[in-house]
Amino acid sequence: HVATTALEKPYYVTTPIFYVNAAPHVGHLSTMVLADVIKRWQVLNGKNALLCTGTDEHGLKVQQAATKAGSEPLPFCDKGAEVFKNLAVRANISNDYFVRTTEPSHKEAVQYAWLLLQERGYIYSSKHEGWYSVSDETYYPESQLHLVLDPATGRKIMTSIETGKEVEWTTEVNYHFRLSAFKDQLLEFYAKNPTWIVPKFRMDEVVAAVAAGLEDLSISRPTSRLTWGVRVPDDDSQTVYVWLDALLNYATKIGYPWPPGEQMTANGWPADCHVIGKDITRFHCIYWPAFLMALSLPLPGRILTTGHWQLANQKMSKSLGNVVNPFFALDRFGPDTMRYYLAHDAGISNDANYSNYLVVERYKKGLQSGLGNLASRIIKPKHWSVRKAVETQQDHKPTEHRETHAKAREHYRMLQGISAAANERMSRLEVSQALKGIMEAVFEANRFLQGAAPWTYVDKASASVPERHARHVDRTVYLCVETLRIVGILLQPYIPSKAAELLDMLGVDEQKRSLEFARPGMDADYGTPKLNIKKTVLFPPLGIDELE
Ligand code: ME8
Repeated sequence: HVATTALEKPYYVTTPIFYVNAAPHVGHLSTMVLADVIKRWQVLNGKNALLCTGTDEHGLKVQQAATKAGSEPLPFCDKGAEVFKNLAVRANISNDYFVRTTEPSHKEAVQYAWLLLQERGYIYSSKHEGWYSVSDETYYPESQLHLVLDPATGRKIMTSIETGKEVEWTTEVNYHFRLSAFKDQLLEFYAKNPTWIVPKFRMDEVVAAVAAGLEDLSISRPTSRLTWGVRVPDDDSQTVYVWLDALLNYATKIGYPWPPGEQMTANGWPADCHVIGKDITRFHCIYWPAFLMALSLPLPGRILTTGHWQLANQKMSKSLGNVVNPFFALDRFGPDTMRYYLAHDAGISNDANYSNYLVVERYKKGLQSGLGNLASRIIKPKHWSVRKAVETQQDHKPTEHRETHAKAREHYRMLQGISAAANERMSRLEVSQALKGIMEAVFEANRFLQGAAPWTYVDKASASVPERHARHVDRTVYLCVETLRIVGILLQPYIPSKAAELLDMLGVDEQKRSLEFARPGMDADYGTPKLNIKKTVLFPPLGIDELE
């Protein structure tokens, strides 16, 4: 017998690829952060995981933006892509790939997919008339439009009810994809995978939309109108529709078209999770699975759709200009603070209002007086030995203080459950709830510590703990330091730098920072004298006096 090892498929997460027509804002950063936390959680869990982000560089919207900037499209895109790449670096996003749709390998793969769709009879050419929105890069049926007065010009214009973007009547000959042929197959797939789209109500909306009927989809535009894109194979007069081009990035970046065999799985396909904003649900949840079905490719595992960040109750948007510059925010508050705030407060079902004031509030409450305070009170070997506390408490003997003992037991039980609870939430892609559950343990530990007050048992003269109080103090320190170690492990996906700093302070071995160690008693080998006590201020004041 030849032993064959089953090939492990990496967990594969993606963000949308962002249009390079304008600079990124906090909404883009937020999407990157959510996807990164999801990826890093898998790594924490011992899995091999991949994250892909990147830029969407073709289409009329980008072409027009380049012209407006007085630039040729490619150098314009080069600059734009660089900015998004830097954003990922600045925010400590652990992306393995950064895809650009102008890459030759991507363009070739798009043409390959086109030819396959054509060969299989899913593409036909016909005249298309309809309302096209350049800003949204899509046609809208008349039922989704209304006439409004343009405040800038006083003209009556047709706009999308959903996005408010102007549409123009467009008549052209182009290629169509037989989307309508996939109605039953899509409905069957949704029925078999009821949790495919998170949250559930967006799944219901998609099912209802497909059940109501699908029209075929225009998937090319005349090159005379749109030059900036992938040319349709064997027909230079047509350019591939930017959304067909863009969606394929998720597969092309990891090697599509794969040679027959295990390559596809080894490279990570199908994606386990696409993180997207709710604005692009239709493209990812209807068109994309239909394209994949037509190409006989396996479908992604999950689609996490998020709400939008707003400023003053309006969607933060590049075209509106009501945006928060993510680079300023990262400079001002630091990457971990921003990651913490965005993961904590990003709306999934609902939109959320962005507020600098709330960033500072979260920092103060969760990180500074929550986690930082617990750390600075405990990591003080002048009064007690964390090592000894860890060693002597492995046996769970009760302390002599009855009331503290009951509380200690309660706290211990809570500590036993937090990693499983967080893992369970993450398996449902509940990034924020998982974080809140972890932080609850920190708040709880501070309350416990306040009640047990070990410092009152420190002998002032000798600055050490007399023998008769030692067990009580050890027990208290043990539970708090275990809380720190466990939440330190669990917070790594959220605030990677600060969590590493905390675990370094506690002297936790690099090899013992994965999920399996995030239960009490799983590590008997940290603490004094490995403590790194020179730097006990994990979360210094932000140094911001006034906020607008
Ligand atoms: O749609 N709040 O690109 P895009 C939260 N290129 N997230 C926001 C946001 C906000 N206010 N604004 C944008 C595109 N986003 C296409 C995608 S994918 C094959 C092609 C995030 O630059 C959100 O994730 O308009 C949204 O889906 C994405 O940025 C859209 O970025």
